[in-house]
Amino acid sequence: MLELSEKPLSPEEVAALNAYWRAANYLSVGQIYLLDNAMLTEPLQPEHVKPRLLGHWGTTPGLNLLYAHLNRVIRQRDLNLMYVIGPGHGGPAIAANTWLEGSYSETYPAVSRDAEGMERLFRQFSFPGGIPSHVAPELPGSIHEGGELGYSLSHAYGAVLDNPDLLVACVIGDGEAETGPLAASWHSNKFLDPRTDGAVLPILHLNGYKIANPAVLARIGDDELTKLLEGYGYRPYLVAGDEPEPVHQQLAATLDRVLAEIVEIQQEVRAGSPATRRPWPMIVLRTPKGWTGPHEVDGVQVEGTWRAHQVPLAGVRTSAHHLELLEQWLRSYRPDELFDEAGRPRQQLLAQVPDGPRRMGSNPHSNGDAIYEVSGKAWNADVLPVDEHLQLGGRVMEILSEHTCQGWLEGYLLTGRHGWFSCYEAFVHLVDSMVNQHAKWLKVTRALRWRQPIPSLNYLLTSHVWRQDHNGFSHQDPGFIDHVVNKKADVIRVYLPPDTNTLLSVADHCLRSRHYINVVVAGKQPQPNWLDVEAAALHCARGLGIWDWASNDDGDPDVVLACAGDVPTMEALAAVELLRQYLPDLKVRFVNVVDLMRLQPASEHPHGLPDPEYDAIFTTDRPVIFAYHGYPWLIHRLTYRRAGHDQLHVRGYKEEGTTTTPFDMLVMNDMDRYHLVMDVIDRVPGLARRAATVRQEMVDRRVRHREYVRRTGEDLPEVRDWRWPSP
Ligand SMILES: Cc1ncc(C[n+]2csc(CCOP(=O)(O)OP(=O)(O)O)c2C)c(N)n1
Ligand SMILES: [Mg+2]
Repeated sequence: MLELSEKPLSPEEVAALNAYWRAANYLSVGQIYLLDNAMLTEPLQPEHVKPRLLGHWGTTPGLNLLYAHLNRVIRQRDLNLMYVIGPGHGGPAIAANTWLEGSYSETYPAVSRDAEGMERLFRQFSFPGGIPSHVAPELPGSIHEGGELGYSLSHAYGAVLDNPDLLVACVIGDGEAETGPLAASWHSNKFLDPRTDGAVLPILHLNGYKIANPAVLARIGDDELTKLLEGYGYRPYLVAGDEPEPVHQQLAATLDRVLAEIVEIQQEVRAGSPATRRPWPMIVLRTPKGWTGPHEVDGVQVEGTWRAHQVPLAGVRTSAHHLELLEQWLRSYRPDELFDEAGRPRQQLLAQVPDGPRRMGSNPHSNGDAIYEVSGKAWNADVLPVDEHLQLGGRVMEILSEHTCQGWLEGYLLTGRHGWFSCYEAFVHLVDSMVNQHAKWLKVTRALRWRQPIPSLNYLLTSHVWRQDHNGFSHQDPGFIDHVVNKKADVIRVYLPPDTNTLLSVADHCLRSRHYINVVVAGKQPQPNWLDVEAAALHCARGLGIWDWASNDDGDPDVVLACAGDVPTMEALAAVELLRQYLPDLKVRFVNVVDLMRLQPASEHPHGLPDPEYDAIFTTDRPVIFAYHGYPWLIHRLTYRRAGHDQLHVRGYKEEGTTTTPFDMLVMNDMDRYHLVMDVIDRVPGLARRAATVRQEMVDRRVRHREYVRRTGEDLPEVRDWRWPSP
């Protein structure tokens, strides 16, 4: 690995950087431990210490060190730089630094940059009514909480896409680097266009440990690690040590070098040279976990081991020895040299802080901003003559890593731009957990007045359960909807457009919306259009409604046939046609649902239909046969409080599938048109006897279908070529 020996800093500069680092470390330890006596104006007493010690010290000194050094290069080069922190459990570091630079107090004036504010800063951390322990949405400058590890690098790349002037410094924990999502996201550099995108500087923090074990990348030797990172397309520079002075020198020299390299890459292609892919520089920072903390406690080593991960001195309130060690530790940073009597950071520290929006806590990109136009398929790796549509700078990005796609998009949205994630319905479950994290972010930021609402996270699940003709059972799973509806109602929207015109209207709505997670499920196979553009827009605005052209109920139906989803809609319409043909006197009302949340009571979801309207459409006493795209129980879950719920009978996917024809899938799950007709006959009082022969005919048709597909391999012509009869 490349290792620099230049010493670019004067002794005064080293002292200044070190003082800033000490201040950030002091403020971090203070947050973890202190309830009172923030400036240590009196000897430390047990009652000055928080009763419950929460937080993570181990990663924090590394994050602080980087903050200090990034400040230096931001000021020197007037950089537009954002800091994304993988080991986000080191929340105290960012609270400390944004407080030092003033961003924190500007956002939260009560936590002022003086003794009183410092006391508040300490007390509120991981404290009831206070702030979370992580780099959560509450922290200015954050777009990445880091709670669930693995997504920092894809978020960082997402943020620089179409942001040519932005540089994101992204710290990656050596534990985090073991996760699948992080491992895949190194490849983001093959999708970056240095002409139109900004740059990411990955900083792999080899502090050696995770929570209780060594980290793999810290134990494979520098040679093997170098090959791995080079294999990912990076040029790694090593900064290593456990003595502050040489580390300051080496880190400063290395930052100078890598930033120069980034500028060189960008200038070359932006001046018109062909954008051949070159290795991007990155930093491997090898420093002790819990650096500057207690080296040994109760006879065992803490600094430089996994024992430093959380709170190194756990018995401070009960053990006089631990209390003494804590006081020594805090005083080792010499706080009186760092803060004046009024608790304000001294001039030497303030002089190191960048100006206004250049402060990392105030970077406007971390709080939503410009909108860019989108177009064509990003690629910055080899191109062969057979390739199509690959284009450096294309706006469509495809990598076979759902985690990375999700991460890119989140980074893009969190910095104020718009996008869609189109994914296989079954495999979007891969990012269930990332969606959870994003939904939590949206929930929290919604309540933070200083946070701009960001564009919604839009999913288009277009390779869905009913049309896995090529794939089969492994690809059949409509459960993502069930997953997302667990989240806060004011964040989640689910749309099931039945045709192209409704899809367009829904998409338009989703792109205009802010701060939601919109899940849109719509197949990619050719489909009839049931509504023209205008009718589609009206239907979408209603969210659900009666299709009178498919109904013959004259205001008093015998049965309501409801549907949600493109395939169920077609099937339900085919069932209507059969009913008209075989049971022309039966009064059928046809209801289509686009916005699934309309089914919930208004008290449960902002889109919920008021009870009187719901009752008017679905009736309270007539059977409702509901053909639904996904797992049927969800419809019951959404409607269980509705008056007519005991009359509601839902068909949907019940986990039956294989590689077979589209109609056979419906038959396997009892949602085919014939079964829907049978359901109507079974549920409408008095119909069973009158329509016994019709029911028998439906059973026979299912048998004939079964025999036909097994013989010919395709659906019956009457099914395949079915069209809604023109009026
Ligand atoms: C996906 C995931 N799994 C487990 C955890 C629990 N966890 C929190 S911190 C941590 C160790 C992180 O180690 P590393 O990335 O090396 O960060 P460090 O604290 O050493 O800087 C783990 C496993 C998590 N937050 N996310
Ligand atoms: Mg680690």
